[in-house]
Amino acid sequence: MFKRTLVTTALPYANGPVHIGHLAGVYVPADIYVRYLRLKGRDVLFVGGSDEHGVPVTIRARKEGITTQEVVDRYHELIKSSFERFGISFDVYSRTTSAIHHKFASDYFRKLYDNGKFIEQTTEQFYDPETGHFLTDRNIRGECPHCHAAGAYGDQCEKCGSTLSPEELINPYNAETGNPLVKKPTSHWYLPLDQYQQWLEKWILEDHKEWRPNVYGQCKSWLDGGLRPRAVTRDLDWGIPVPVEGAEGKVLYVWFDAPIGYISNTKEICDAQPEKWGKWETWWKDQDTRLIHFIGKDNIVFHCIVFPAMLKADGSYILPDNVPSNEFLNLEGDKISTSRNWAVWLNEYLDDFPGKQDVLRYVLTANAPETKDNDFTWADFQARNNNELVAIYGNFVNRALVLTKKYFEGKVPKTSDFTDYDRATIDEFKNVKAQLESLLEDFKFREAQKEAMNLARIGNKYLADTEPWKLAKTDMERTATILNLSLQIAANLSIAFEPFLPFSSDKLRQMIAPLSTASPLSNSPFKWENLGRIDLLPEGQSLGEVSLLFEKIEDDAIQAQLDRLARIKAENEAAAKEAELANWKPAAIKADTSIDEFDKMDIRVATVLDCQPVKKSERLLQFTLDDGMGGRTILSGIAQSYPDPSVLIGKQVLFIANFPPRKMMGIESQGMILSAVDADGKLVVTTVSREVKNGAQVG
Ligand code: B3M
Ligand code: ZN
Repeated sequence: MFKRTLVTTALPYANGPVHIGHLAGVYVPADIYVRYLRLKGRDVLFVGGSDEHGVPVTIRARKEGITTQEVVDRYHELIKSSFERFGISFDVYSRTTSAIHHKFASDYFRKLYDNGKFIEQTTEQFYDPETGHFLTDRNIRGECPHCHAAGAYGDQCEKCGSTLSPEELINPYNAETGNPLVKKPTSHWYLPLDQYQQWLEKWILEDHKEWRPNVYGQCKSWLDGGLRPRAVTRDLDWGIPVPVEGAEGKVLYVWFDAPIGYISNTKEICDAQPEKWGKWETWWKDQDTRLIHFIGKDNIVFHCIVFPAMLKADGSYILPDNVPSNEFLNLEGDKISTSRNWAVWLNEYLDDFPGKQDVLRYVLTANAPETKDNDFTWADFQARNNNELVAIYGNFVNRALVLTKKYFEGKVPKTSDFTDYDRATIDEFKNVKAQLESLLEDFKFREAQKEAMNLARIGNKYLADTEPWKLAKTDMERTATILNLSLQIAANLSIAFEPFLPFSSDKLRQMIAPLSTASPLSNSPFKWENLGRIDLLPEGQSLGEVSLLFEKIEDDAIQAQLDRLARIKAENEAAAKEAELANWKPAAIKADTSIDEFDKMDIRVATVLDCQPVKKSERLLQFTLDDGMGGRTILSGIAQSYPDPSVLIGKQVLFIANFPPRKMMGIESQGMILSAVDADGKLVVTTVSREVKNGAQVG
């Protein structure tokens, strides 16, 4: 058994606020786990921090027209304070621009460099001769080799979705300056992952079969594909300078320095409070420490393959024992996206729903994407609050407390003999501790929270079945027993829910045991070990103020959120449309034809006498034409482009006169009206530039 647990969470890029996807995937599960261990009195250190290097922060700076330092300062503070308000209980939350981290990561690189752990390779990379910069994939744009859309990125074409490398782009240019690029040789240091292949295969595929299937599976497919050396330096001016002579203008690759942030942040807190946390080396170099990384699924390869290889290359570190990783959370059926603003931002949630941290924690865990992608909807958020937190947990606690106030002057009443029904109820939750433990130890937080809620259901049902408010008229002794047991169940709930809903557990403890001040909780009656006991509250103990544990969320609060999302969706659609129009190019010219072929078409002019939508058809307009030859009817599938078809009446249009007649929707169409297709897909009927005789031929 391990002596201590070190829990890390992926370091969010300081290029924007955190959103519910981050929370559900990483921070809420990690916080549940850490709070559980603390409640058990275990030695645990919870490490987080902001990832302040890499291209994402520099892109954000350009977008907002401020310096990169200003970007990371702004978002680091915002992220840090939002986590605090939300109750993510980090022991340390620092940042990768800290002096401690810069030195630590730099020394880490230098040690591997001195020990010959890297290989140096020179490759040709895209370079902007005017700015004197090498460019990363995201900063290179050009024509897509597949769909020929303009402005495809060096790693992906957003138009056709193909994955690209910058080499494939036609006429690559600097996304920022528009300058054309040239290839220039540059040398970098690589971690030869191929040399760690066998060792990783044994360590993961044989020794860690217990990892979640999604994590194990991704590792296996990387390993099966064969590992290759990976560059750990970049040509950039934002980052930690490569500590090697002659490496001016080069920095450590963000994925090299960021995971080292877990270690340097540990060092920061240990150096600051050695009496509390001891030496950082104990957390990172002692085999009795259990290291757990909580991450999202897009970070698996870095935490299971690259970082372990870096730790192994150094040789003095422990390795992660588990890497629980979640799938993605969607929002109202759509992928969460920072750039499209399609997210529920934590800081905004905290402002919009003050005091309701636990509601979001509850919903994100109830819906956690543990095994597959999941969807967050505001309707579900409201339903889970109103039907579960309020109607079950809150209702039970409130009734137990209010009845005790009413009949027993707010003091825990005395129990007498239990009935069979009491004993059956107690039996129902005597295993709750063991059940919760096995689920929590297995990182099955969603199931675990369900078990906790089940305990509230048991309590709620017990009160509903025993009806102490009726018994109080005839049998005070029995009423006392029922309320005592109910209060004991409430005390159990405060323990069971502490890892999940810490604010509510705290509030509940204030109500049932206002004078219990023991800290930490693992030294109090509300420690984990006491879960399942029915003697947590001594007879005669006074209750505190009673207030509602949860409040109903009304429709208008939900509607406001849905309105906001609808607004964003409309903005995104307008922007996409605009981008599409800006990128529009005429279609390629068709294969050669001849005057003879063209001559076969009999194109004529006619005046539109009437133009009406065809009943029951969304597509068709019915034209009544004066074609100079007795008139004809033509159906044309352009209704979507003409909401008011009467604008066409009186116009002289062109039509093909020698198509054989065709019946549609019971009407015979005698030809085809000629239209141009505009960039937005709208059809525009062609007309003549001055009046001609109806029936005149076009050629
Ligand atoms: N900042 C990527 C991300 O936010 C990255 C994680 C670093 S963990 C060492 O997905
Ligand atoms: Zn494309």
